[in-house]
Amino acid sequence: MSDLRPTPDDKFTFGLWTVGWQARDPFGDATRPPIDPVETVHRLADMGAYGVTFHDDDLIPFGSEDTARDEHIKRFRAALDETGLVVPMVTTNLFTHPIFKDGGFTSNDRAIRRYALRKVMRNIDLAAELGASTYVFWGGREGAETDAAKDVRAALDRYREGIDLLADYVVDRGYGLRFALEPKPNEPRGDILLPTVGHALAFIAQLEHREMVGVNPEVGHEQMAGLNFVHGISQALWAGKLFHIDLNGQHGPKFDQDLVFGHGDLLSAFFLVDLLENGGPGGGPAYDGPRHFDYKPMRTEDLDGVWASAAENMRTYLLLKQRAAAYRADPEVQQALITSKVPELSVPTLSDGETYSDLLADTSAYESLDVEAVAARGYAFGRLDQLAVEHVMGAR
Ligand SMILES: [Mn+2]
Repeated sequence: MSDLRPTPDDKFTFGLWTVGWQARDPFGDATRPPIDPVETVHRLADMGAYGVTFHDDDLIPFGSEDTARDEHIKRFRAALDETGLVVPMVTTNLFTHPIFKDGGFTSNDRAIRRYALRKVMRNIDLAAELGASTYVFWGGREGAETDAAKDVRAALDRYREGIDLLADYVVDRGYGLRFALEPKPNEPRGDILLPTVGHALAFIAQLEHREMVGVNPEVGHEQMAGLNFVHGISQALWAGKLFHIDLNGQHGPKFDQDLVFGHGDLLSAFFLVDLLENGGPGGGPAYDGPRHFDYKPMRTEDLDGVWASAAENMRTYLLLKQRAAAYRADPEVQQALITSKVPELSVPTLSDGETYSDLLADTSAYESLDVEAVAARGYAFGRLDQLAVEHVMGAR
């Protein structure tokens, strides 16, 4: 099917660290060779991707001299220019080097916090130079294994101090960057600060430049915590804070699997794509940013499997987009939505101009309401769910 061929208009993006993962895990060595970022740019462009993202250390090995750093950036830029791939998002590695073993912004060691801020500022300059619009913060090492080790209120003060300072820096330099915080409940730390979308949104409300800070939720991270990703994304959209999104697959609460998008809770992936593509005003897209895949090709795969899995992310997204469109266009679905009173939830509970006094005076709302009869009404939500399942399975 021709419309399953990704094009840059689909805004699919990948991190260098995704296809580039050499598949080292806590129990085993790398199973694949490194991939040159220049090759990744060309491969992704050939597959129809829109952009590429990176942590500083994905592009420029940690500790590189300035001349080597410039050379890495020059080669990468040349590949971008040749292919037309863009860099919509950049982020910092504050987790691999042992200096960050107790975190970056919230390390108990003040010297490390100062070093972390400098590392981020340097990479923010590069992000702005490459035209990125979003800067992501995933604080994977910001956390603890024991409650004895971390004064969490002080850690949140330092987290806020760090984000506020970096926001000041971006504003003063005139960079057109917004920040997106990426929640995760655990791994690598036993417990990570800002573990869910909800925690991150509450933290953002305490920031000095809260208008330029949103979230970058990842499918697997919320599902590791047993949470409903579609609900999390809905609340981020409701708050005007969905600045970026990380798509992948996960089988429930266990270690972070980073599977191909849809290769986990497929029904949740379907409703997510339906929300992103059809959940906006008038049934259009609710989110127009990059569809960013933050996944890892399985450790069992060779390099051919790596590139195949990259393509599978995009194909699965486009298939779900087709399925969601068919679901929305199905007259039986439209009727079932009405039967289930789904559109009725958008009607305010009080009428225009009605007050609580009017509500108190309305005997039909309380005194004469047939409570038992109303309680007996079924919602037929099961029918809606079955229709969705049948559309996902291609049975309708
Ligand atoms: Mn992950």
